Amino acid sequence: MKIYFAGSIRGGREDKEIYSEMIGRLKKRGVVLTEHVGNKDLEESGEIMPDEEIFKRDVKWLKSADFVVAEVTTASLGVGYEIGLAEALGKKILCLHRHRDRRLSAMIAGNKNVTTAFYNDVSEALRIIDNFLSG
Ligand code: 6K6
Repeated sequence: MKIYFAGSIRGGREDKEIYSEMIGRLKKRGVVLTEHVGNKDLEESGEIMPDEEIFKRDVKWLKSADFVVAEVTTASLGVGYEIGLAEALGKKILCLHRHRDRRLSAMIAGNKNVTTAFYNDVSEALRIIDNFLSG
């Protein structure tokens, strides 16, 4: 099983430790194509590839994925783009959002092709991930 994990990079790295924990859980279930998203040393400016190559590689990975799991608490243009593309490609998509009070975009929350789940702590998020991949 190939899993594409999406999380904010240039949108802000405040939740990078949560991404890392989610990726660790996903790796028990399959190959995570985008493990670098949880890299704690990757800062917003810490690019190692030209943007065009990042884009081409990520789109190729997204096309090959069986599941897309996105952490969407930190708003990110890249993650929003990936979710829209994944929907167009007919992928199974789970979006995880940490706070009910920080309002999620209606373009995600109102989209019936996307499973959206709200969590209070990481252990709850990991249970949601397990259920989604089993379902
Ligand atoms: C080098 C090492 C690790 O990452 C880099 C360079 N940057 C990116 N590498 C891979 N994927 C990226 C990179 N920048 C953005 N993305 C993709 O967009 C990821 O799949 C994320 O889910 C999403 C983040 O978008 P922004 O708009 O928050 O950057």
